[in-house]
Parts: sequence; structure tokens; C-alpha cells
Amino acid sequence: MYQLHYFPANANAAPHMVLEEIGANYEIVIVDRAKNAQKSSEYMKINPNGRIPTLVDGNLVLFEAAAIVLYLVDKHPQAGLAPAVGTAERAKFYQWLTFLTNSLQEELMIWQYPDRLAGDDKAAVEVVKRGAEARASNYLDVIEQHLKTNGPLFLGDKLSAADFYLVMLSRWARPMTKPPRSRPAIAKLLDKVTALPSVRRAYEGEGITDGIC
Ligand SMILES: N[C@@H](CCC(=O)N[C@@H](CS)C(=O)NCC(=O)O)C(=O)O
Repeated sequence: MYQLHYFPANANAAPHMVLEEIGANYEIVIVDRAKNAQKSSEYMKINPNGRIPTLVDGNLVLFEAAAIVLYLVDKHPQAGLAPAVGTAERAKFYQWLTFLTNSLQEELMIWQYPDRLAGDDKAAVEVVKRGAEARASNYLDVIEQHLKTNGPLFLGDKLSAADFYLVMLSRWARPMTKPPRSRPAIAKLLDKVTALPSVRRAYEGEGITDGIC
């Protein structure tokens, strides 16, 4: 049985949706951020970064949300959440998932926690925050453009784990000046994917009741 260490709506959300979509046997284990449990010596044994999520599958302990997602889609190919290895479609799937985790997610993290870069200087915090928001916004525009011509999902009509990843990030990005949902093609993807029972079950399982994104 998989064990997903989580905190509501954190970076565990996409792996959680994937676990639901593939119908895996799993349990979720709360890491209480309110008590800084992600930095406890016990948790740091499975995730030396002190970050959420972590997946445990028998002897395998895995951190990084995107790596967890990729592991799950590979282990459950029958769920069809990623194209076949070695194809152009698979390459595009890697491109979008990497773009989401490496570019958009990182800017959203800086936007949410600008003080981690800028320290106590309020003016510097504002500069860092606004810069990250502008870059995240540009990345969302790139996604919007792609979905407009190639959508409704990242891979056209074919649902993939990249779609779940965008749902997760879009929830975090709701307070942006120009939230993801204000872009019509992204809104269409979000409506389509958040209507899936797997996505609803994942968020409900984490106790999220205020809408998804
Ligand atoms: N790149 C990592 C980022 C994980 C991450 O930063 N998680 C946040 C929650 S969304 C966290 O654990 N924050 C607590 C902390 O930084 O102490 C991933 O995608 O798994």
C-alpha cells in the first residue's frame, strides 16, 4: 500500500489526484505544518528537505511531487495518464510537467514566500514578490496560448498527469492579481479536470471544502 505524507492542498495534491485516478491502494498520513512537523527529525529521515510531500512504497521513499507523479504513472500504465515512452507525445508530456514544476511552481513559491529570498527588508520583499508574480503570470500566458490551440487539455483530448498538476498550482495561484482562471482556456481545463470524481475525492480526503481552484 502506498503512503502519501501530506498537508491539505500542499504539493501532495497532484500525487493524491493521480493515486485516486489510477485507483491505487493508498493511505494519507498528515504532516502537521502547524506544528512544523515537516522539520521534525522523524520526518526528515524520509524527506531530508523537510518538505511535503513524500511517498512511501515499501522500501522506496520518494520526495518531489513531480517525481512521485511520474513514478505513479509509470507504475500504473493501464491508467493512461502519460503517453508511451519514447514517443513525441511523451516528450511533450515531460515538457509540460517539467515546465509546471520547474518554472511555474518555483515562481509561485517565491511569490508566496518572498521573505525567504529578501529577508526582513519590506521593500525588497515587495520587489521579489512582484517579480515572481509577473514571471508566473507570463508562464500562465504560455500555457493559455498552448491550450487555446492544442487544448482543451495539455495533450489535447487526452487526460494526463500534467493536467492534475496545473489544477494543484492553480489553487495556490488563486490570489494572484490575474489568477489562472481568468484565462479562458485554462478555466476550461480546470472545469473539466476538477469535475472528475478522482479530483474531488482527493481534495475531500484532505479536508478541502472551499472549492478547488
Ligand atoms: N519541489 C518540492 C517542493 C515541496 C514544498 O516546498 N512543499 C511545501 C508545501 S507545498 C512545504 O513542504 N513547505 C514547508 C516548508 O518549506 O517548511 C515538491 O514539489 O515536492
